[in-house]
Formats: sequence, structure tokens, C-alpha cells
Amino acid sequence: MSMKQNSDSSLQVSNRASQAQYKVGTPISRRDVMRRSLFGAAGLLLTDGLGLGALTMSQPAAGAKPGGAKPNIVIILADDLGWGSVGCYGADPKLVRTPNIDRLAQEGRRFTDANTASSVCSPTRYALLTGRCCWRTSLKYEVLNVNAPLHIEPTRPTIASMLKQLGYRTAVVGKWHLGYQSEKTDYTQPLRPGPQDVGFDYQFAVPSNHGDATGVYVEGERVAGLRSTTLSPDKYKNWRGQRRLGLDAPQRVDEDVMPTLTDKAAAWLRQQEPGKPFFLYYAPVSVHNPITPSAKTRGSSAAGAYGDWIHELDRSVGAVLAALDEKGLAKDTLVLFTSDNGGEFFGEEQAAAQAAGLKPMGPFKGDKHTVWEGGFRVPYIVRWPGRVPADTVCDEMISLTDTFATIAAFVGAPLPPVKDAAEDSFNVLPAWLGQKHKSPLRPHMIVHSADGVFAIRRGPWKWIEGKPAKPKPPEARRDEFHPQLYHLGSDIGEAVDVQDSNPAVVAELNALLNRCRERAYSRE
Ligand SMILES: [Ca+2]
Repeated sequence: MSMKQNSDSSLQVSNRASQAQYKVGTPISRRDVMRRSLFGAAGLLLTDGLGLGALTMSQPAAGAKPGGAKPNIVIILADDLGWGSVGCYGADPKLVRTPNIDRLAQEGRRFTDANTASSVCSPTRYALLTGRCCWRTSLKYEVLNVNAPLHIEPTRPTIASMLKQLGYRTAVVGKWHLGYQSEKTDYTQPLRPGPQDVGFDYQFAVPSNHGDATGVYVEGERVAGLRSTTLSPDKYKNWRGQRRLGLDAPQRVDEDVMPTLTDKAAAWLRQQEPGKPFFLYYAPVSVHNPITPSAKTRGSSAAGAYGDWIHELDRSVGAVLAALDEKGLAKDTLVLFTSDNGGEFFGEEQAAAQAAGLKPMGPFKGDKHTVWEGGFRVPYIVRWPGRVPADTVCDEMISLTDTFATIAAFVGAPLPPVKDAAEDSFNVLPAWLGQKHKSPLRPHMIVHSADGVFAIRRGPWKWIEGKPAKPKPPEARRDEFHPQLYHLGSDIGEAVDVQDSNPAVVAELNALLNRCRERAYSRE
């Protein structure tokens, strides 16, 4: 019973749910995929039924004892990749082709209701690594600027520090965007505290963003190739025409950044020794602006440069998977592929891709920055051969914030008390492993927009509080700045505000949101 995915125009789903509804091998439309995965409660039950079949091989290595497995772990966190931007989530293969990401779905478990904690970069990255919502910190809206100090408290456990304590080798390659040093960053000096102080042995990083004003890479604890402390800010400009810092070091070339990061990630994997577990946090810069596909992918997509940029991401994923294959490590490695927030409509290249027919956020309303589902819903695929049932789909509501508690569960690390760490991280391991479990695993979930607007989901409901934390939020997003209630079960596009006919639901969700904010944690 295998799932095949056509390389051209259709998806074939072959779990028992789909076999009941579709003849095996019958191509189903993207609309069917979405309807089935978004609204198919029966699909969920039967998908879990498939998980039962795989239950014996899905148990953690220690069997009755929770956790104890020590697989290698690779987290690939794409940047600004919307839910509908890859093939296995319904992107039109005539526009974009993502065979490597689709391969992960064929060999692993694809989630349809995975959510970022924030609809922008830094807060989601903080939440992913720490299991704590970033709005509990000093960062109440937007992202960290290029000179921001390290935002993760060095005393705070992270996924990396937890795994390092268990003997893992750890590395971050790619976009960091969580700050350096203790005050305003001086890039001419050692960048400590930095990733090394929150659990990473090695880093090769784009400090803030693709096209950022630093213009350089960081390797180890310094700007890569730094020759002196001299700054020449008039010498270099970034993609927006703004002056770079002018650091006396090799300047990044935007079109070369993805190949460079890809090579570094693959090289680090190839350096790993058998028998010693490793954790790679790989954060590609695609498909964030500026849209700069390399010569290897330029012109390859019928959706224009934005499609090429998606291809660049997929090519990078393929190189990471190839490095694992070459070392014979794939079967001992858990790979999680996801994105830090939804796609962004802003930009000529994005507009051209949409004009060609691409729906970067699939069926969802809104995009990056917003409080709508399109800001939070992201591709999310877990592959762990022999443990995570291949070719399966899961509709459980999960958050990237859950990664900490879930990894802790399968490696057997005790989760620190909720007052100390991972305050908002729920263990969703049964969903990862396709085991029979009560649903929901997460009784509720808080999401937070770039303007600092809170929303909370529970069951089919989504309550948007509508109060921006940003002093002057953009007028273009004014529709988000008032209270509203949606029934996502019947209105995935958030079209009809039903608060007036559901005052009890509003009162309950409002009270729940307040309680989760006031008591400093939401984990139960
Ligand atoms: Ca992002």
C-alpha cells in the first residue's frame, strides 16, 4: 500500500480513507485534496486507523518507557513559505514542482493544520526553539532589528541545549534572526552571547534576513572573513537600496546565498560520525524577499521568479536529503520540514506568480503579518523511517511551539516544570507517530500577528481579539483590528463573523485567552 505522487498534475493518496473514497491510483484534484484534508473528520479517523496498523513499529525505542530514542534530528525551517506553495499541499505542478519536499511527504507524515506561533519571523523562531510564545518576552509586535541583542535568554533551555545535554552535536545553518550579544550588536566583535550560548556547537548564519543590512555571513562566533573593524557604509547597498553596515568582510551576493547555505548544511551533515547523534537546525532564506533564485533554478518555473525561488528551496531540501542518503543516515534521522510563517503577497514576483495561477496560501485568507489563517498555516512534514508512518496525512491542530515538548518526549528528556521552560509547548508525539490518540491533543492554541493582534483557536472556533499592540498599525490591515469570531469548521476562509449569534463562545474564548496570558504559560 504505497502512495504514489505523479510528477505532473495530480496527487494520488493511498491511505485507507482515500481508498474508501477514491479508487487507488485515481488522480484526485487539488480541491479534493484540500477538502479531504481540511474538512474530512472521517479522513482523520481513518488516517489514525492507518496509524494503528503501524503502531507496533511506531513505538519509541524504549517501548513501555517513554522516550529513549536518539535519532539524528534535522529541522528545516523555510522562510515565508505559504501552505499552498508546494506540490504535496496542492500547488499546481504546471507552475511549481517540489519533488524533494513531496518526497518527504511520501516517506513521512503531512500535517494539514500545523501553525506558526506568529505570522512573522523572529517570534516564531523563538517559539520553535524554546517552546514559549514570544509575546511573553519584550517583543510584543514585529520582529527583531538587525542590531538586536540575543533574544533567547542564555539560561533558558532550547531544543539545542536539551539535545546537547544528551550528547548530540548541534548546529544552526541559515537565517538566525534572534540577535547577538547582550546589547546593541557590534558586528566587528565576537558575537557572544549567541547561538553557542543557547545550545549550538556550530553556526553558519545569515544574521538577520535575506538581503539584510549586515551584508555578511557569520561563522562560528564572528563575521565570516572579517578583516578589520573598519566600516565603509557608503560602499555597499542592499536590495532595497539601503546602505549596508559596510563591514570589512566578504559581502553576500543574494543569488548565491541559497547555494552557499545548502552547501554548508550538507557539508556539516557529511562531517558527522556514525554513532554520535546530531541536531541540525537548517533555516533556508527562501522564499523570503528579495526573490533571488540562483542560476541553477532561474527560469525553471512557469510562475516566474517566485516559482523559481520555491524551486530553489526544494533543491536545497533535496541536497540535505541526499547528504543523509549518502551517509546512510536517512533511516536514523528524523526530518521535520516546515516554515516560519505564511507566504507574503507583497512584491512584483509574488503578484506575477499569482497572476499565473499560484495560490501561495492555498484556501486560506491573508498572508504573512496578518492574523488570518494564511499567516500561520504552513506546510509541516515529519519523516522518520520506521517510526512515522509513511504516506499519511494528519489533521490534528498543532503548533511549531510544540516541537520542544515533542522532541523531549521521544528522546526521553524530562520536560522542565512549566514555570521554567517550554511554557506553551504541548507534546504532540502521538500525532507525529500516527498512534491512536485523543483529539484534540492541544485543547487550544494562541496565535499572534505582526501587529500584536491575538487570536485563539479551540475546536472549530477562532476568536480574534482585534487589539493591535503596535502603536500605529498599518491602515491596510484595519480589518483585523476589531473583535471577530469565525467557525473554521464551516468557514475556513474566515468570511463570516459569527460573534453576534455566539456570545457564550466569545465569552469563553476571551476568558481562556486572558487566562493563558495572565498565568505565564498555556501548557497543560
Ligand atoms: Ca518569515
